[in-house]
Amino acid sequence: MSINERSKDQELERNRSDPTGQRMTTGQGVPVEDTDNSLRLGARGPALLEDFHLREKIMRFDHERIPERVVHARGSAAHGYFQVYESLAGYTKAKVFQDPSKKTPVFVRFSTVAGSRGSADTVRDVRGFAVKFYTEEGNWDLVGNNIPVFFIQDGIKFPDVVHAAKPEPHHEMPQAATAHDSFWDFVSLVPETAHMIMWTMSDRAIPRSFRMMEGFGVHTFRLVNAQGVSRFVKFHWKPVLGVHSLVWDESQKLAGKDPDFHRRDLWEAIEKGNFPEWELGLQIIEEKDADKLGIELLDATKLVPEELVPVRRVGKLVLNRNPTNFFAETEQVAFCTAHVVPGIDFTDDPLLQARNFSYLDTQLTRLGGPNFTEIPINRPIAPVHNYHQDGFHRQTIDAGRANYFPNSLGGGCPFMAAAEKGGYRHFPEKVAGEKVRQRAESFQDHFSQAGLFFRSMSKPEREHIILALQFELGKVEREEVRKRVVEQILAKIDAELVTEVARGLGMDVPTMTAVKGKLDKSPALSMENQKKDSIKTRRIGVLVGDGFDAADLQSTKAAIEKAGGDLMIISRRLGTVKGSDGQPVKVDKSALTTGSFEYDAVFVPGGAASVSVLKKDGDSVHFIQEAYRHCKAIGVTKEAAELLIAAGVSTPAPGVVVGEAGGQDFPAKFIAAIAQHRHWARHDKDVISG
Ligand code: HDE
Repeated sequence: MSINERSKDQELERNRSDPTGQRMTTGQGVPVEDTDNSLRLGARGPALLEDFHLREKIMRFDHERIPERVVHARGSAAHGYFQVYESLAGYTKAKVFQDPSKKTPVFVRFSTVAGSRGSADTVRDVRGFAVKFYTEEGNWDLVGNNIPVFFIQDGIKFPDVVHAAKPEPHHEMPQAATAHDSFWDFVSLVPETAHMIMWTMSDRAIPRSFRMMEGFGVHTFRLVNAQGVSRFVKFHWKPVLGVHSLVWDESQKLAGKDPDFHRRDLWEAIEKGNFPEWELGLQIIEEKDADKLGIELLDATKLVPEELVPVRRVGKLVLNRNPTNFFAETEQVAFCTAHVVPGIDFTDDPLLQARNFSYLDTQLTRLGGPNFTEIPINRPIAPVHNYHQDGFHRQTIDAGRANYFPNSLGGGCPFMAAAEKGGYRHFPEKVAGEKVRQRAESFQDHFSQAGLFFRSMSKPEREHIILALQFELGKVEREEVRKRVVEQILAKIDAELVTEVARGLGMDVPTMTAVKGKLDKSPALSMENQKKDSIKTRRIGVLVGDGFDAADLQSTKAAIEKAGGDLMIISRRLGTVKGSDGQPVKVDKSALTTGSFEYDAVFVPGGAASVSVLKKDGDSVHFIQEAYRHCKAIGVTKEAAELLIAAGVSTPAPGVVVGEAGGQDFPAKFIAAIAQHRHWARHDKDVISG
């Protein structure tokens, strides 16, 4: 069968319903005369049981909720496609990787892990990055995260780590946060969490947007080619816009001012045609080389440094369409690690093995039975024929009498396909052993990569990890839990880390017992080493009052928009502000409804009248101060330099660009400063920690 980018969209069309120009009906299609008044005995009398419309309307409302996901409840998704750059037939027979001219439809859901469905987007947490490929030989789900490792090594510990991270059972607090006793108690007692803790305390756990984070398959999978040769593979998603994060103070403020910050960002980017893109990267490891790496590939608390095995970029993922209906698509989509296609196979990673059971199982409760695969967003484009039948909400109407195999009544159909004819054949891995509840010796190193990660960070990144730990452990009430984390976990990771965290918590610095691996640093792990050459889709807040210099705004706006940035006009009140040329300009946001944390940079045009108002306005002064403290680019022209003085910002300062808007170099310098994302040289710990 042949598919293209639109195949899934077209297939969903048969379930879409458009009410334009239509009569309202009951669920039975009977036209409704009045939906505002129930049928009563007399205008002031009791409601009548025979009012089928009242009963149906209330009954449908009463049952609108389904259980939220037990983890990853809060999420946002979009449609798009995947396209491979060149055939990977040498590595895998998966159809999705054969033909560079083919676009395979995908549905991608991003999520936080710990919070409920209505929790804020910008909390400190891992982000889910789940991709459903609707391939011509069935659905392949790559259910990943934005962090390449995990808290635990064996799926049997998953209920424990999730219980510990979620709100505590007696009072259900705190929401969407790990800054509480039970989580850190678990960490202190389970050293295999050490590496993941370094990532979740880093800025990776507070991404600037879904569009600017990496994705990882986490486990080692297998690619199998048509000759049956298997190689190990680690999957990576590399965002085209680079990897960027918020700072903790911003995350917390955003959680209050715009809890939908990431959801809105994704939705708006797609609506504006700024389609988010990632490149798929593969780390391929020959089976014979696996032992030489010295890294247990079946241990999901370990990564393979890119310096040891380079990431080869093999294709592109583009998200170009928002869902039509949140519930029908984003909420009802069901991912499962066991959804693989020929050419992609599992390894014996004990976390992956448990996931293969869990994702299938959890849908029974969440989506109400085994027919969830027939829900429009979940059903494959590939034809489905089997001997499954019945169950709640069955959609398919199976024809014929043969609901068993083998059969002669149905001519033996549906029939089995040999591997050569597309049938999925599991890789015939040789295994032998005794049944034991044990972990191999190779799973015992919990600290070397935690230290590798910490040492690979830039100075500001290390400071952020230290402050995050001080914050989280500072919220822990039991002193012995704090002590155990510091002494039993942090002391085994890195001297600077444990010294600074202990100091911040007012504790004695314990004796270091750090365990180092062979590799001292992996520069690829630091976000600071990612490319920073574009301001595409960056939001620049513009502070103005009446009388702002219209020419200043025009020239800067033109330059920024040309570079792909987006300007938002912020003023005291909604409506319009008048420029020096007497022309009104529409205000996008009133100072009351926004804050500097919603922008990547701030620009203040000149104009004496405008600047003298801004100088006296507490919100505007605070806007500048906050943008400065969060190390963002600030651009001011002419009289607007006075606003810097009012805000206590002394120049020159890194990332603060003062100049003539129409002048030769102002726009270019300002754009270069925005592209840097942050100017950590003005980094001040106490301020950043909020
Ligand atoms: Fe999940 N995880 N997980 N997980 N996970 C779920 O499945 C589970 C793990 C991930 O947008 C659940 O449909 C176990 C690692 C994402 O719908 C559940 C273990 C990674 C999503 C489940 C893990 C993930 C989930 C809840 C340890 C990164 C959201 C609802 C063995 C590679 C998918 C659902 C979406 C969701 C189980 C560990 C990623 C309960 C048992 C490691 C992105 O089945």
